[in-house]
Amino acid sequence: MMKAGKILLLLLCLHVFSYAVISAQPQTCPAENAGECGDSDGWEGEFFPGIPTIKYEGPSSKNHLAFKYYNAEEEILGKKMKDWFRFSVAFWHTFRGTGGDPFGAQTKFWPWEDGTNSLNMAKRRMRANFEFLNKLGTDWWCFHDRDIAPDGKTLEEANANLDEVVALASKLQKENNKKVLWGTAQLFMHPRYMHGAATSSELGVYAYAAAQVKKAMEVTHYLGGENYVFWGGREGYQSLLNTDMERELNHLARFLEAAVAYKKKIGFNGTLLIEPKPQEPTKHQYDWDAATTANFLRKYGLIGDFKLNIECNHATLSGHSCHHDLETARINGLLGNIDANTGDPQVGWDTDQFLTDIGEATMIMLSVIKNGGLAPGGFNFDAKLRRESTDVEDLFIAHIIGMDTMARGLRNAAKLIEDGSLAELVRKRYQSFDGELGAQVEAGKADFETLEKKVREMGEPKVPSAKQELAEMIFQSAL
Ligand code: XLS
Ligand code: NI
Ligand code: NI
Repeated sequence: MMKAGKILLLLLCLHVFSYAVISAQPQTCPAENAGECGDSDGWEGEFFPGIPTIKYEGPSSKNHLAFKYYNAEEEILGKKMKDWFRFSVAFWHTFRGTGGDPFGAQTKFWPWEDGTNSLNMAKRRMRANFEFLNKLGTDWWCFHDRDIAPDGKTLEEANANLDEVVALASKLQKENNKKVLWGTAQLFMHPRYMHGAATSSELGVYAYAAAQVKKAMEVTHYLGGENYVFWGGREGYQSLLNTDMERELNHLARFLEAAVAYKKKIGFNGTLLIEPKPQEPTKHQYDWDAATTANFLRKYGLIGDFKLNIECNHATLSGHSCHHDLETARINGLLGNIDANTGDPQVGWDTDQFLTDIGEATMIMLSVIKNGGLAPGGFNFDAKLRRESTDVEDLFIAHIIGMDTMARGLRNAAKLIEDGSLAELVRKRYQSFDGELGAQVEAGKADFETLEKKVREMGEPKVPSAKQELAEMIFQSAL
């Protein structure tokens, strides 16, 4: 029997392993042999035959290939639904997810895949991506450099591969009127990044990561991307006994400073986003949660140059609700984007499922509405089909329920805001601070002597009920 610790370790690897499987199997085809290893880019006809353009049919529809709640052009609280959300498809899950896990091989065999990682396969996949976006009716997509183009034996070769695929993506974007929500560099799969990238103990790796981010920022800019994401990948540690945490964090800050400088140099006006996550793949990731990341940015004077990309499943892994991390980001002026997904309440790793809980979606939208929306950020479906979902149409169904769930969240949150009773409950709860003394406290003008004097005058305070169940009752009435 396996020891519990061993099982846990295996399970923790699950999420990352699903990336690893992409490169481990099917075996890669060297870029220069593209034509020989696999079929050419010569895919004829549609990638998703039989899947129509997904339309809004309303809540009574029984059509699983239609929206029941997401109605792109409908206005809610003065803004079109599509502008509240700016829904984006994550290339890595939708087009590179294989269904592999630490216990088993690939389960998804999409008809357009030829089992290689050739340049031609990359181009074919990119064409499939744009057909998918069109049929789903979303305007945005997100990518890592290495999802969309094969790596190379040298940096030059990898960059040349990327340029070729990006040229096609740019053409397809123009033809289909689509945009990049954010781009990023994959700094976690290649073995050189085993100790981290910007926090690696090896200078050559730090330099390689910088070169990779430089190129990824350039192509994101070239594709008109509105944001650029830094997810910590392997920036963290497995043991403090062999780790100089202070030095690693200093290096990370220097790396991010250099990214800010390069962004200005190339005239990229997109928002730089940091995506917190507490563990996985390292046992302790440095960008643990929104609060930890905000503190890091403040310490190093980077707070004005970055916002946060809050991923719901990462928030729950760190022991918070998604709503908590969104509110922490929002009240610090840092809420920039949401990686819309959810975890499983019974498992402790990043399952990256499509979010289907209407209550959770409503709480998320309460934050987003208070934030005035997310633009230039949006909702990126950093979410994957479960291993056992293997039909092409499942890719559509998963995004449709993800979009419909968020749309229900928006409609419910709008109801709560228009009704006003929840806001009134909160207002009343703090009304003791609305008087003269409260104003003094909030202005920082009430010293301890003044407060002590008030206690002598007022005596024992009357402490009212928090009305928690009433708050829950009001919340639920909107669902
Ligand atoms: C992994 C992250 C990753 C980022 C982009 O857990 O969610 O997918 O969003 O690197
Ligand atoms: Ni994730
Ligand atoms: Ni993410």
